[in-house]
Amino acid sequence: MPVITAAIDPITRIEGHLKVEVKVDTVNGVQQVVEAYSIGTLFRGFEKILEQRDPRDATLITSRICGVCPTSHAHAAALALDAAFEVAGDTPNRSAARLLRNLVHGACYIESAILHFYLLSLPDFINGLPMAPWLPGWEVGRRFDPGTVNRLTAHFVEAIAQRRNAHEMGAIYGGKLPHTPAFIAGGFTAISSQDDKARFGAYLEGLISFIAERYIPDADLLTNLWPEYAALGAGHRNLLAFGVFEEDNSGAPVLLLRRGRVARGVPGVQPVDENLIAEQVKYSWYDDADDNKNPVTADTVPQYPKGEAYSWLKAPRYGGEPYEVGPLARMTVNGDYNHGVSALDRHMARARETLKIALAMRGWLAELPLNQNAFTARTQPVTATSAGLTEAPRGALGHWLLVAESKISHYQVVTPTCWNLSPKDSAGRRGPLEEALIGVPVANIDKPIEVLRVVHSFDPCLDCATHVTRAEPAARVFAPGWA
Ligand code: NFE
Ligand code: MG
Repeated sequence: MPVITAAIDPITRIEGHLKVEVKVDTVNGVQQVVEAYSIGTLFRGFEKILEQRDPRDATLITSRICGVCPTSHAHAAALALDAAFEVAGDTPNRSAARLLRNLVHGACYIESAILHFYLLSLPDFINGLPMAPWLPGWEVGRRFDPGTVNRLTAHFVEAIAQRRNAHEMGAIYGGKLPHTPAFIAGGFTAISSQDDKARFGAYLEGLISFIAERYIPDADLLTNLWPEYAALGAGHRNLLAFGVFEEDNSGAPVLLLRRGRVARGVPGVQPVDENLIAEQVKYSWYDDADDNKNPVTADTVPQYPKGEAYSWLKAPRYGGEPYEVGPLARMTVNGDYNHGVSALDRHMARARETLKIALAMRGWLAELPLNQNAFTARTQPVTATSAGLTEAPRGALGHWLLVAESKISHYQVVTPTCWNLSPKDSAGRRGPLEEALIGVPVANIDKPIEVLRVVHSFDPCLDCATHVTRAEPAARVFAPGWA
């Protein structure tokens, strides 16, 4: 059988648009993926938009990068600005800012995980009701009995209400969501009343029940019924986490989910040296002058078309190696999850992490002082170099900031989806998703649902905007649901 190229474009039920191209061949009698291309189809240029602006604009502008992880971008920018403005010290204002940031950022993780499991992933495993939004869609098999399908469909509907609750909870302190204006250089805009705490706590308890009684058991059910996905989608098995949720006000705070790295074949958790992060661009539509540069010096100069380039995502690498980021990486690095790396492990780790974060939020809410100003005033710097390294729901997130003449002179953002869905690097090594797709069996080349299941396990986000796609002349192009 000749090698068949299949392009799924756009991949739906993600945030934004993505195109995945796979080559399928028969190996040892099994039709399977033998090569994969993860293709980011849009250029947005936020890093250039930020140049020459007031540094304090960074929290507001970077929040607009995405509607599903805006709080993480606001937090990363606020961390970079705190460092640039030399906001430090163990003060009541700093404690209030840290707790408020953790609470609103935590609400974002809960909202995002519920969205991902029920609305974006579950339809890969169950056929829902014979009506929109479940139809049109691909036949996904019938391993769940009708009673379970009815129960999961009811949970799907309940999940929509719980997502809304998570947003409303975050907005109590965030002012509004998704794009909260409350994260600012030097702290946070809210001052909590007792009534705020009571309302936030009521939402939180409802969400904890939903996560414990619905989300985790439903994720476990998936694992029991689709065990082959515990052996599919592993990829490079390198895991990286910057860490998130500060537990104290020091310069190197204890984190609820700590910073670290697990490298394939190396026992234990290794440290993270941010100087070893570089983005490679041989296969990305960016100027080769920026190849393999650390974000402190790398620029964003689009070049389209370019040689063998095929994506608008750069290829971030740590010490030259591709690393997967996300809940599975965080939970493994933190010692909270040790079942392995696979498509199903990503779902299992994400569900358990969501409960861990929600339970920690209980503690932060109890600690949050009443009527306490959460802002520390500082003089704006004329020059500064700083970074904000944190996590977004989908994984390690970094913002790098340079200030000159009191303006932003340089800003670089490296998002989790850039790590996970990067194209090949300049040494030709596949990105984490690309590697995870190799060997995935494809039963029906016209409806490669197995590929979708592995893609969705990473929870990709490529923000929506105008996009440009070009199918190869001989490629079969599928728009899922309309095929
Ligand atoms: Ni748009 Fe995001 C998260 C970030 S993924 S969702 O989580 O940063 O790149
Ligand atoms: Mg970038």
